[in-house]
Amino acid sequence: MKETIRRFALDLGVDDVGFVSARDYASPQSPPLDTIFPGARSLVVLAYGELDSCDSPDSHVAMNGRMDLMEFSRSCNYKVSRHLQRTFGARAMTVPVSYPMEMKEETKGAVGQVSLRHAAVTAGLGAFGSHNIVVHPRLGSRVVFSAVLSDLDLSTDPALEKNPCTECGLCVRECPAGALGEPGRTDLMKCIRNSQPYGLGGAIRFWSRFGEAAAAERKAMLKDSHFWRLYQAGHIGPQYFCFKCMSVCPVGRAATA
Ligand code: B12
Ligand code: SF4
Ligand code: SF4
Repeated sequence: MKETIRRFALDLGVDDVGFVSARDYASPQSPPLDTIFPGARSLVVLAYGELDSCDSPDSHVAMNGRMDLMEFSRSCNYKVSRHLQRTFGARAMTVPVSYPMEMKEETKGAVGQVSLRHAAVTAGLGAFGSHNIVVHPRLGSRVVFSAVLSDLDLSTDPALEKNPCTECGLCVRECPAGALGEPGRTDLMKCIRNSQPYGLGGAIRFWSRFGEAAAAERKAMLKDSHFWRLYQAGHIGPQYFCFKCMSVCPVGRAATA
């Protein structure tokens, strides 16, 4: 069954596929799978290589590459789910690349319903690198994941034998926010301020200031590019302005070509 599913996903254009039994999935912060999908027994984890857009000095071009990937991943998630339903009579639910996710003060809107890094590592699709994201043996750090939860009893794939991260330290040195200084922990606020300046925090700061501003200042604020970028983010969803820790990593640089 696993090989049929793997073949189906690879034929869609997914770069790699791994399996995790629900018994083996654990994340320090994300909720138990049963609270999302009572009766969930496994995850199919799908890996996608980033486009070279993530190297662009133009952050809009970089983000557009991610949006292409996210759209493709939605289609793959849906098609794999339908495959599980039609071919194996399974119940299936999808896990998105990023959003939607629970948004509340307690988690700073930074905990996914399913932790895709932990799922990917358990599925043998990679290992945590010095940047605290997953390095895939072939795709390197330029890899993004989605997943399909189902009630199929699928066994966990073997873990990677060797971590592809060489600990060269480039990602830590090049992080513009200095968010990777402490091993094993990303400084959430440092990263988020730099990588999502027009995210929730940016919007709260803008609208708080707007609420207290006089009429003339409000007019000026609405003409400022800061507001225009917030407005755009409101339409397209989260806009990442930094891909540095992924793009500088030398592992697997030839593989996505
Ligand atoms: C919220 C979120 C963020 C937040 C918060 C990140 C965070 N602290 O978890 C912010 C906005 C800061 C963020 C930033 C980025 N993100 Co983000 N993010 C997510 C999201 C939606 C949820 C993450 C989550 O649930 N975190 C809560 C728990 C799991 O986090 P935690 O317990 O603090 O996890 C820590 C431990 O695992 C620890 N750790 C370190 N080493 C080891 C080793 C072992 C063995 C273990 C068990 C744990 C461990 O490091 C983690 C981070 O501090 C996921 C998608 C998803 N649903 O999983 C994407 C995701 C993690 N993000 C991703 C990416 C690519 C990015 C960015 C590069 C931005 C960008 N341009 O895309 C940066 C990278 C930041 C970095 N170097 O850490 C990818 C990572 C892909 C990969 N190759 O691993 C994911 C998986 C999205 C995807 N679908 O692929 N992200
Ligand atoms: S996304 Fe940018 S700011 Fe965040 S950890 Fe990576 S390099 Fe640092
Ligand atoms: S840049 Fe170097 S230290 Fe960072 S993840 Fe890649 S190999 Fe590891």
